[in-house]
Amino acid sequence: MNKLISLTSVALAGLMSLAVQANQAAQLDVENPFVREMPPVAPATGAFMTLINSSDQPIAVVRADSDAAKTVELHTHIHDNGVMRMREIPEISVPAMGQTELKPGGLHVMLIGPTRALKAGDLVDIKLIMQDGSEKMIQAPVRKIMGMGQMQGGGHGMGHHRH
Ligand SMILES: [Cu+2]
Repeated sequence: MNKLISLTSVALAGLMSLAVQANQAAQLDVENPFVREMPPVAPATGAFMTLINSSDQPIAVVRADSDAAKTVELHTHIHDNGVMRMREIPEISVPAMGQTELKPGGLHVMLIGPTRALKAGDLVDIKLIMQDGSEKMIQAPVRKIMGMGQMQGGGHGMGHHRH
């Protein structure tokens, strides 16, 4: 009887360690991804989405990659004496059981040096890499953004420092 109990607890411990090892990418949902359509001459564009964390631990996206751009960076916008500027950041974190929105004028994935024209309706493959090294592939449709977003978009890429 004692042996049976100890075997059961070993099995349970095994299951629990599996649960702990569940990778971050599997626990991160991406909703409503899109890439902003830019004129073909634009040096860069942005990708936006909502990141939803269904786990009880914070998840951080530490890198992004795409075959649609030479360089992909994680960016935020900061207000600098009334001027909105973009700045590269080391990670985009998503709180436990929470969500983080990437949107025009805020956090975004920067696609620098598009490798092809990105027109409304095109699909862009983007890979998000988590803190634990796990990866999530998403497909973001290219969309035209009107109004305020478009005006902000006009400055997107300007003042950007290439590495
Ligand atoms: Cu940017």
